[in-house]
Amino acid sequence: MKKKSNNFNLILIFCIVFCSFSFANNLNTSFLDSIDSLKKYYISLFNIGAAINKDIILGLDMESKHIVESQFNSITPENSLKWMFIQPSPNSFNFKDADKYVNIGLKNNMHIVGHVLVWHSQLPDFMQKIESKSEMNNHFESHINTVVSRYKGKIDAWDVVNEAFNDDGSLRESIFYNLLGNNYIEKAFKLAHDADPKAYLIYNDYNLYKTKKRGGVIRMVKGMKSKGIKIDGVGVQAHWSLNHPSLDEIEQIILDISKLGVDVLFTELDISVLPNPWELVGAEVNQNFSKFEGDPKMNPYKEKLPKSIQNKLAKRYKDIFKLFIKHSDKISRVTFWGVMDKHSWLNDWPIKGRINYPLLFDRKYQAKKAHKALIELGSINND
Ligand code: 9MR
Repeated sequence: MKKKSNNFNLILIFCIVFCSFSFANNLNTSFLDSIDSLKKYYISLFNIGAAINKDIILGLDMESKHIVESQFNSITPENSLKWMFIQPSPNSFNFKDADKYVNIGLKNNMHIVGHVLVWHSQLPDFMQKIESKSEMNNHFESHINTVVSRYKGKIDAWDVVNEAFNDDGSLRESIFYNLLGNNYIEKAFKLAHDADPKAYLIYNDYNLYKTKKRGGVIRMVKGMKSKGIKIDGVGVQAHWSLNHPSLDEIEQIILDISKLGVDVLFTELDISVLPNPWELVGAEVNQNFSKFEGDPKMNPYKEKLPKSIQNKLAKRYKDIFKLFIKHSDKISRVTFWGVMDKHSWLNDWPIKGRINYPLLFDRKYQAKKAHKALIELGSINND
């Protein structure tokens, strides 16, 4: 008798767990099906993508996953391929999440981006403690070779090096620069190319509207091209705001980079609507604005975004996309840095705990006016 009731309890527990699991996986995402798709209008011009976070990759945010699969033809992992997650300790690789990420792209026949091989940020502790050139060199070579080889023929494009320049056009004194010298960038591209000769290789950075910084990147691309080192594109991060940079400045980036004979990619597009401390622009993650935390002036739209700002955001996106369409022969991809507002990194940067609205989908997964504006623009262009 006792045994029977134990079995009954087990069956009950199983049913509860199974039912809640099925419920979580069968969330009603049908409301998303009625939203017109960006890729329908833009795929003929350039790849159109989104960065996806761990929750999307693991299937814990099915609404966002549904949006990604229906709206975009390209994905970038927001964090899951970064060094600290892929190789947390020396020569011990963890590809669990990255494999799942790649499988989403393969299943949906998407253009899959690898982000990022070499970046001074989000490095594991052991990398930050390396002091000798030869040790750094060994890890540098083995990391690039192992990661690129694993996804050979699957990951289409790599952000090979990220944020290697200062705003004045000089090279950032990162751990890679300090230990390997200034040709570490070329070396990274050569290693990536050797590991997957067909992969599309990108140099990625922010603040490229600043002429001095852009100048540094241009000199680097010219140098690499003159030596026959493969580089296919320059990624412009595009963490912008409602007024900065100007459309003229954005157009100048497109013109200057495309002149080098490489593609222009807008790899991390989002538009902050919040006040900018010290008129800060770009994405230097090391700046500290903690003194503004909790300051209501810096977080003015806590409840909701006023209609006037919603309209400004839509117009800003539309103006930017008009420029992208005008120069679509020079642009190979436009990727939004995230899917919906609630999960954007801009809620916590440069000031923690704010409510920002930088993307095309709101906190309830509804398409915002900015999305409608881009659909409208795309459909006129497709007529
Ligand atoms: O969006 C990413 C955020 O979740 C991480 O906490 C952050 C860590 O620095 O990195 C963010 O993504 C960055 C990207 O990898 C490189 N360009 C700047 C992006 C925003 O910081």
